[in-house]
Amino acid sequence: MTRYLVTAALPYANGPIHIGHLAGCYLPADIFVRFMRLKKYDVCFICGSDEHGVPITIKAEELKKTPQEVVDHYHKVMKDSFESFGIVFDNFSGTSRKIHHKNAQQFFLKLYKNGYLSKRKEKQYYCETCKRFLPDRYVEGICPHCGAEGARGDQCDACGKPIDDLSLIEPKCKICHSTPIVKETEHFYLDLDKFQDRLKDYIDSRTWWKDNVKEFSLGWIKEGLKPRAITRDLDWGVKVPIDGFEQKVLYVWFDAPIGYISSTMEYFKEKGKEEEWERWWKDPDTKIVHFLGKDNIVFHSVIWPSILMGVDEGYNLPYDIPADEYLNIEGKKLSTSKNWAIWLDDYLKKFQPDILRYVLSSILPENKDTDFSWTEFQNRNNGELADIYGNFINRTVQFILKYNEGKIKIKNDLKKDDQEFLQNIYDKVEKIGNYIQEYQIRKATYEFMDIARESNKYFASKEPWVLAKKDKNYLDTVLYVCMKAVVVLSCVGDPFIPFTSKKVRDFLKLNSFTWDDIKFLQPPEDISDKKLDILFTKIDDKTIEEEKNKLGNLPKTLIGSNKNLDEKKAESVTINDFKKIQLVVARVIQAEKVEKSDKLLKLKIDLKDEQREIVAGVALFYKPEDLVGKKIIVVKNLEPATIRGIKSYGMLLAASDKDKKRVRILFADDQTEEGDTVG
Ligand code: B3M
Ligand code: ZN
Repeated sequence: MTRYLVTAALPYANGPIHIGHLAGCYLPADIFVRFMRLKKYDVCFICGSDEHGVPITIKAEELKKTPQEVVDHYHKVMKDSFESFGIVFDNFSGTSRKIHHKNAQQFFLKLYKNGYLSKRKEKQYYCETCKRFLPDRYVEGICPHCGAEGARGDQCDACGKPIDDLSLIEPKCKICHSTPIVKETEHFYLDLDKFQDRLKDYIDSRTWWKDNVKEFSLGWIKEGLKPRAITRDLDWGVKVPIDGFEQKVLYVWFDAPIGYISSTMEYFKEKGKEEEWERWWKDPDTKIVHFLGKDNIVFHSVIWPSILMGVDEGYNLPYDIPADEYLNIEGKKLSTSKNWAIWLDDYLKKFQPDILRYVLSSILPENKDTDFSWTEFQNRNNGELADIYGNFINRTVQFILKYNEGKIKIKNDLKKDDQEFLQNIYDKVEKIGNYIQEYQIRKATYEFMDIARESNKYFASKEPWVLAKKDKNYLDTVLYVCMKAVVVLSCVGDPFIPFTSKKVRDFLKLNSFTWDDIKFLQPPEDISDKKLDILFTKIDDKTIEEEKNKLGNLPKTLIGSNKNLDEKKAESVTINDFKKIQLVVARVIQAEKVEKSDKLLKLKIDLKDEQREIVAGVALFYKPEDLVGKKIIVVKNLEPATIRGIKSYGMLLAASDKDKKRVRILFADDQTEEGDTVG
């Protein structure tokens, strides 16, 4: 029987997980895995955090932490988020672990030995201010392919194309924004050109790949593959295992996919079956399926197969690479830096995971970019999960408890239309399975809800409340048929809304089941001893408004997620934010204590073109006469505030300790003049 080794792209351990991650890769992967398991395939679901490369070192510099601290923190944050959404990998490893370093170095050495690596001296961007080479994301500029701004040294996010190192237009150092020079450095290159023909044959043979994946990969190959640098001048990463190269590390995109294998090795080692991993990577009966977002395509469809071919150790090549496009939010491109994102930990404070799983499954960017909107989220919850799915199940159960003492009779004398109704549902179960196997999750999700839709119609058309008075025997049949539909929903819902499905199955006392069993499963004959809560409640407009308002605002949720790591980062502002604040030098011309306050002083200040009054909380530390004649710095464009009935038209700058026990005003020196700008 075919075995499936399913991977989901290793997320960089440099931030928490947002809905873009979920929609682009982890949710479809999880739905696929849940389904394949129910189909009784042997499945191993592998992931881990990507802990190397510039995305990590930049984050560490920003937070003033070591890369290891950063990745350890986010590894856990990400793992928790996945689990809260029901995405449980067989193994969630991390690429900074020893087992991976060793494995990646062995891959490198093998490729070297087999003649697929070449050493070259090449020119690279170098920042003279920061005194270092600028690999990958350390340099940003305009994409030479599509002209988008913000393209990085190794790839453009807008068009997804890899970038050859020196082709960026207007390159700038990411850290200090100066224009880099080019300087020579020596690196190892993977000779992709040597795989050109084999890669083309390989991709051509994958007739079942999605069009976007296939076209993108073939397009890149057609341009003619060139050797690509796979080492970097960094000190964080897998060390290059060659004498004289100790100062360099492997390029993150070289070691990361090998991480899938390392994670598999780790998994089986921990289970005490150390050799077992090989079957999952080399046995011809194993199909390797890599789920990922569109910006990761070429790394998996071109570079990764080259590595696997090059080591020549009998590895299977990826069987399929179902890559999704991007998910936008409220019509705009998702952006973590602008906080145009929905963070999973934040989402979970208000809503249950199944709602987002369901909504995203309905709108996955399978063939083109799609849009998430909070209004659609509300509509799908209220109009589908609550009004159709939840309503049908809760109403059937309530009815049986109320009119039938919780009893369900297993019936064999179904009428033709009852049989047709059930057959229609079973056909849909089949259809859902086929769709999921073809990665058409949206269509599968639609059919899933359609089962509930049809069931509601069946219930209403049978008018069981009338049968309760007139035809008890047929009432039993109708309720039995409805409960069969509830059973089906609780099973087929597992890939989409696993938590709710499990809740319903627990209520039905259904333990394990297989996909092919679904139509044979019987409801319990008595439900009077159990309670089933309302499955989905409606979400009101106010709640949705609040969520909408969070978008694009200062990264409140990032504060939460970064809190343990570094609170300071949370307050970070852009230079443009800072420029909004007008700071000027002012001279104090009068000062007096504010009545009935021991903390406040009222100051009259001269800003050259005008005079103002401000109130400052410095009376415990300065006498009025200490200040008269002194030059201070004030925020000029602060909205006036009323303090103890006095209007204050500005604020002076002062330094203080944490508890405000020691406050010192920042005086401007003699050389400054009233009205001088500060900044
Ligand atoms: N870490 C890119 C990303 O997180 C990268 C994926 C690696 S998969 C081997 O988008
Ligand atoms: Zn620099």
